[in-house]
Amino acid sequence: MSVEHFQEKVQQTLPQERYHHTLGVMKTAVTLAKQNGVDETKAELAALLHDYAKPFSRQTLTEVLKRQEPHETFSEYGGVLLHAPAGAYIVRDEFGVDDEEIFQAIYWHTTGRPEMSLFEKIIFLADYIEPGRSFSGIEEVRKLTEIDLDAALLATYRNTIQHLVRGGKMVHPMTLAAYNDAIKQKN
Ligand code: DGI
Ligand code: FE
Ligand code: FE
Ligand code: FE
Repeated sequence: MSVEHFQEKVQQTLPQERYHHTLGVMKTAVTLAKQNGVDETKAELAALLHDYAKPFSRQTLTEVLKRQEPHETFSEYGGVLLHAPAGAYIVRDEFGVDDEEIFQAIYWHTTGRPEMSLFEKIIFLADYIEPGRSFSGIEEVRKLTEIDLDAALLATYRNTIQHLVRGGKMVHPMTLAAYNDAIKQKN
């Protein structure tokens, strides 16, 4: 279960730009793992696999997820959310990466969730701040990640929700729950 073992398959599956993003997430995840006393190799592997299902069709992702969770709600909130939970199952079942922390980190990497583990936070934030990203507010999140992961998480949720609302998009209840939890943790 090593990074080298899966890297070629991931590179072949992802469009070049998405693979480049993935390499950035891997590098950032290793740095954050080191800084926070988390297993670096495992963080690198989760990062490598986190967007594996991104190019899969909406129909395929919905089918995969519905088979595992007939009552899932992700598909009601826009197709972009599906690659995270469906990807967690695909990575587990196609690659045989049977690790609960990696599963959860991939599953929640788009919406976030209340009370994420340290490992999940690292993958979530690495995805947001990897060097190839450039949205407004990202520099603040990069700085906060150096000093306080929970503050960085809150800033990320705030940015994401603001971005979605401005764009007239729906916000998944788990994204809102994650935001509320982050506020609660602060107080
Ligand atoms: O796959 P990536 O682009 O690397 O990043 P990601 O998996 O974190 O996906 C980010 C996208 O997901 C971004 O366009 C915002 C969107 N998103 C995050 N939370 C929600 C959401 N979209 C909807 N509709 N609802 C959400 O709650
Ligand atoms: Fe993603
Ligand atoms: Fe993300
Ligand atoms: Fe990503």
